[in-house]
Amino acid sequence: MRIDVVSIFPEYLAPLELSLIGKARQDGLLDLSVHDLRSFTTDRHRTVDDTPYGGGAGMVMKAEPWAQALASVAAAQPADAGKPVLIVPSPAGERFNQALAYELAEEDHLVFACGRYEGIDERVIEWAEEYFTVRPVSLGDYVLNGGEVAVLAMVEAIGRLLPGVVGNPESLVEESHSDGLLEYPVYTKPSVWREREVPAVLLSGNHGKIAQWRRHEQYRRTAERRPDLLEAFDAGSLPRADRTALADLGYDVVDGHLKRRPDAGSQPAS
Ligand code: 6GU
Repeated sequence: MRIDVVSIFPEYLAPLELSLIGKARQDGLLDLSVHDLRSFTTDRHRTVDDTPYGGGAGMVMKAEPWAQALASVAAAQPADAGKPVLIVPSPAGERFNQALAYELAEEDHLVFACGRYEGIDERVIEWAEEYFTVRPVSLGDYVLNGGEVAVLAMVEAIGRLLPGVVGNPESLVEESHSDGLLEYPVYTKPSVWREREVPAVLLSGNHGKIAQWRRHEQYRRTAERRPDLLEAFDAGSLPRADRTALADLGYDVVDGHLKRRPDAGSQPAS
């Protein structure tokens, strides 16, 4: 996969040289370049922003430096390939999640346009549709000062899904969100630590029991912390033991989906 990131703070992306993603780049699994937006300006002051039409606080990023930068990275695309995907990090975008990470990990070429200030002149986004599949994407309902930190998060989430990047691909299967639920709690040695014991079932050697306990812990955690995920979960073909565990947490299967019983207590049973 090829990734281009355009930013006025290329140094902000330095962590992409470290750890798993840095290794993937060294191993040739990920071809990632960071570009300084200011190098696409033509004025003496290397201006990238100006005041907003219509008034209001803050500054808006000018269209022309962005068009020059994006045309430059789009030109690096082989002519026979499809359009690259242009990801515009923005609190006004669609929500980034594991499903979108998997979808984007299938692409040949991603371009990230890091806006700062109040955002980028909207005409650039319209213009870019000719050369890119444009996707404004948000990490969540809070405001960052610019797209750079969001790009660090998204490139890590996408990059670790590329073939060969994570050493043991099994570790991608059993993790939070891979199956629409939060992950179960984990423990390592010693079996007793400061008088706290590891749940006995994990020391039993009974793999069926362990798998069932972990599954039920996933339901318990998800009910407590992310009930929205449980209600979106596909519960169409759950084993009887799972439905019983969920009923104990106050959830019944209705039309293939989990519905919280109105009479269930405000705290799920523990
Ligand atoms: Cl993706 N960008 C910015 N600038 N702020 C955000 C965000 C993204 N996601 C949440 N807040």
